[in-house]
Amino acid sequence: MSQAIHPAPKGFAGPNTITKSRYEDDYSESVEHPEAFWARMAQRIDWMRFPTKIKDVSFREEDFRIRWFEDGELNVSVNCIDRHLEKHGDKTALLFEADDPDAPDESRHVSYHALHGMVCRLANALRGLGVGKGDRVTLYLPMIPEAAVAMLACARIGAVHSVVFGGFSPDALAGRIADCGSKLVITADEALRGGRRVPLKANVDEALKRPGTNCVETVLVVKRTGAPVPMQMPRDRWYETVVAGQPETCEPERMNAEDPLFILYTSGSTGKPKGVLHTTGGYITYASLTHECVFDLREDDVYWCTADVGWVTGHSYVVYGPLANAATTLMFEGVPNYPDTGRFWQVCDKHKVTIFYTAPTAIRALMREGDAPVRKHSRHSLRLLGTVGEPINPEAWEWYYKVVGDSRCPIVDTWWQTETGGILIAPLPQATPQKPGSAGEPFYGVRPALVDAEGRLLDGPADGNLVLLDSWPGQMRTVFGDHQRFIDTYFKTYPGMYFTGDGCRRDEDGYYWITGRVDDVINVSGHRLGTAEVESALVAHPKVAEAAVVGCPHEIKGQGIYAFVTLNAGEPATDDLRAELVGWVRKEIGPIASPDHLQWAPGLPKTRSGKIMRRILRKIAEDAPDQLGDTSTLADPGVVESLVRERLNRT
Ligand code: 6R9
Repeated sequence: MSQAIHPAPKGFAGPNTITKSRYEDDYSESVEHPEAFWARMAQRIDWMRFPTKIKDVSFREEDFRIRWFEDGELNVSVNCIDRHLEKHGDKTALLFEADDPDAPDESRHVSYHALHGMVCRLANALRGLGVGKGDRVTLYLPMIPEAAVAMLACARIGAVHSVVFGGFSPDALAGRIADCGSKLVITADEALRGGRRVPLKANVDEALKRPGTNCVETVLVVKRTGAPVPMQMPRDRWYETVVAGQPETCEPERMNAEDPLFILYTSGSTGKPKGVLHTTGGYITYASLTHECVFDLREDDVYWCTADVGWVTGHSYVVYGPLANAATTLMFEGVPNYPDTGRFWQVCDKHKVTIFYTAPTAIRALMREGDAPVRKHSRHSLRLLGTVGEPINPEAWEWYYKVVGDSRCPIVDTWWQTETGGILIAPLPQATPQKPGSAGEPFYGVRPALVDAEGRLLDGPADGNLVLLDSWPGQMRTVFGDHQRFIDTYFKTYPGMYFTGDGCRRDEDGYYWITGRVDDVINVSGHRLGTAEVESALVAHPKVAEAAVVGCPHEIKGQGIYAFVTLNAGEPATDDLRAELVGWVRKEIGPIASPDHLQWAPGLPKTRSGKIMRRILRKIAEDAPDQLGDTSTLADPGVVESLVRERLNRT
């Protein structure tokens, strides 16, 4: 445990920065009188009808419900654009920085006024193509302004977007299209990342050959690289052509607060990825409030969150939160190490970025390159740093603080999940002195607690499983198409509580230290993968009989993927086959799911009832064979001995 405590540097606070006493007062009100507190917070949103019912929640199965602002009406695109036009029409809303710093169109400033026109034109075009309230639209796009425009255009007409990360394979894309029954897909000819081209349109073509995807009537294609792509008429249309000539205004759909805003697929411990569904009023109130408070947002900030819009961080803290707050939000198409490892800092200097929010995996990768690429750039504009996605090790925190932030910028370590919609635990930069490695204290309205394996609440400093005792407006409402799965996944382990799947320690000051997932979810570079997904991909290979996948420590990625594979009888275990299987998983799911290690397993350790004992495999993968723990329930202890021997031989 790190003992260091960093209070906000002198001179950090601005006139509206939240102080410790204000945080404490507001936090108390938020948990003691949630209705009054959230009715007050809802005033930050422009409602077409202000809600009179604020909160109606039960986490118990018999009368389960989560409803916020339920009779309120609003439109999220109006809140992110129209209401800013009078005062901030000329302010830059989206600041685009391309993959290649030397490209002729390397940056673009999209003002709120221009954004309004782009969103309205696309919204009109979508309506013209028969997309309406409640219809699903899949977005498979690079990090270009059109991605944000497409999200907002859906919100304007009440269509529900499902953004699929551009790094996912055609199969993964097909599964996500089929699950929510999308009518329309928006993609680009190609994406550019780190100088490499990703064939997005070709991937969509592949995906739409898969069963279950004939719900798709139209594919809109943005020209990004200009590469020739086959267009299949009448299904495929150029984005530019369909928006050209559309009116610059578009009547926004009146949405109920509890109408769906978007679906975002995320991995869980079992089964296929879940379509996490977020609704309208609670989500936007929560995303915008957390964005303002946690990042201490000011009028002239240039705010940069490096996440891709394919992840929840890109939804809440690249697009919705910042735009609802009339901020300038930077969208970066590229990667941290292209054309060199100083790219982040070059972009910070170029655009005078004041708030910078990234993931520990990126920080660790850059730390490994030493201080020189950072020091080459001034970084003078920076005043606040943030991290998200996984626990940050104190060494990386200190490097981020001292080298990147010149010991001048507080760091907000923000803990949250796709399911939570927005940040739940984080220091407020001035109110909470930061401890490297700890996400600090709960945000307004958030009631974290720790429980032991039996669900008993633990008091004071303790180590346990992290649960949430009450709802907050940004909470997901259901798993699309499977409400029972929502209840089973999150509210059954500890009845009456939301279970996060994370382990956590609370220290003597009430700070929370997330220790990582306690379920079968692996966090690779801040991206969630279910072990079951990788296992299914492996087992789908004709030569594989069985597979078990666990996480293992990885210096840069946080966790790597370690696969144990049993081949069909008589199948020779060759290095070629090993490489083939790694490539197979890459193709089935996407590059982020490539196993880092693949060990042949003549057998897998199982209980007598046939359950794979992952706990044991995890220890083998960690190379800690002396910590296997209780092995008395193993059906065949010989299996473990041979796996340990093999592991030792390899290293
Ligand atoms: C926002 C996001 C959620 C899981 C979560 C936890 C891990 C996220 C963290 C963190 C420690 C932080 N996680 N932020 N762990 N400190 N600041 O990442 O959502 O992709 O759904 O992942 O990520 O394990 O449960 P998502």
